[in-house]
Amino acid sequence: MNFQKNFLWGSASAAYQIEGAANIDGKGPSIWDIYSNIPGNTFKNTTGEVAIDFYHKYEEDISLMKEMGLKAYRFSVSWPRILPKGKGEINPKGIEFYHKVIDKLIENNIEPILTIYHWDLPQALQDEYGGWESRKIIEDFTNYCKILYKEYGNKVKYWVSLNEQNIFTSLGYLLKLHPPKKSNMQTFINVNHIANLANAKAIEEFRKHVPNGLIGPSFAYGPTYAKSAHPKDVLAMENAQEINNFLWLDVYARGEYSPLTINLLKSIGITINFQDGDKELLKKGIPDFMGVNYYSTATYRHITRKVANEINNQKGNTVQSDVKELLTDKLFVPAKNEFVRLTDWNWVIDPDGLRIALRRITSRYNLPILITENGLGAYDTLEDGKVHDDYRIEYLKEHITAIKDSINDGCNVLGYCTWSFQDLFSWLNGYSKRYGFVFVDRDEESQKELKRYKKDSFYWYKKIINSNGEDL
Ligand code: BGP
Repeated sequence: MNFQKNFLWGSASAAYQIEGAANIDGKGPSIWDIYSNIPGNTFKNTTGEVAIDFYHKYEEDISLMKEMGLKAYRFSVSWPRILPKGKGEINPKGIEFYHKVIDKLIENNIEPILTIYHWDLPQALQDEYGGWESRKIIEDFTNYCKILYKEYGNKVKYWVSLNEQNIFTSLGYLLKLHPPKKSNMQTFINVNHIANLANAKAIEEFRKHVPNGLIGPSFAYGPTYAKSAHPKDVLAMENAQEINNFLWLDVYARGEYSPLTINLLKSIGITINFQDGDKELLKKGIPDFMGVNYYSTATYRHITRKVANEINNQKGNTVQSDVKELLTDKLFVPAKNEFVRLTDWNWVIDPDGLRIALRRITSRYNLPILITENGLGAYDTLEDGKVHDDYRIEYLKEHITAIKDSINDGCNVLGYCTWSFQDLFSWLNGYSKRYGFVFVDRDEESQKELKRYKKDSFYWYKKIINSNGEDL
């Protein structure tokens, strides 16, 4: 079997990582504007204040997409650009900007995939009631969604509700790596439950306003492996699967938490804060597809089975968590997998893991899947206007092959969005960790002229799209 005829060969981005124009045309501050401006929070104190200036350069970037033959472009809308205070007054310039982007994409036969929330919460809501820590956010988020549905619902078919809820909740409330930089397991689970409710409500409203559209969350899926066939390691792996994966996937796809997840949490003293009506609401949030952001797999062992030489051979610089002990360590412990390679930032490279991810979702939920992110972060060198990124080509080729195999296995994959089209701002790794097909000439020290250069991978992906994945 091959890729379906209308397979969405795409690429992805997020507002804060590309737009820049942080204080322009009525945009309000987001939690990331504030957070990245506090020294020590990001790599070399980099911010997305200018980013790659997509706000002013979107036409140039979209012409490059057209030249490549890109079929889909995933971007996010900045909530505080639409609603500077998170609620209340709408910013017409913000509304207009995304109309222009969407129209330009459509004009060039590129399917827009709109992410509603990619982490840039309006700071005003953080200040007023603690953002995701309060149930008040459900109403504000729903109102924001409704504005987008009414504005763009007749132009945009594919929608992503929350990007990587598992990452923004765990990094924000457990690992102290994202705003608001807290570390408390119970708060994390509370915040996550509120985000589940907001997600479900957004999907419930979507059905009313965009009846012909398709919507799903984007989940950062790291399938779990056992360190060995020792039954205790397998149980640890299954525990990790409950806490790291099913805690989200089951709620999205089935509208309920797995009983095992609930009990495991209980065993470490954590409860899910249910209120009247929550269970019913979660059932209304079943998506049309599961969005998957895939970068790596994770291996686990039982706490009593000590294994020497655990993960660490990192070259790439990043901001690290100072949280040393997690409650979940009692249930599973991360272990090194000697069968996989690592990127310079210590991320596992495992194309088979993508096939495993797609198969596990299909087997457990039987939902269509949209791969909303996948790519290689690497140091690139610009020489005579060229970037020879054969390592990126190899990475993408292996992952596309894995998708093809999973389609043959019986998975229904709607599309593949690489991360990313252009080089962009990495939340914790500045500008030198590059993912794009298009090199953007800026670094941590200087934004230079933000000139765009096509990398070797640009021409390669163009060929893949043109042959619908045949010419791998
Ligand atoms: C995902 C995010 C993206 C992007 C990507 C790469 O978690 O959804 O926004 O940043 O990871 O991550 P990084 O920039 O840390 O390498």
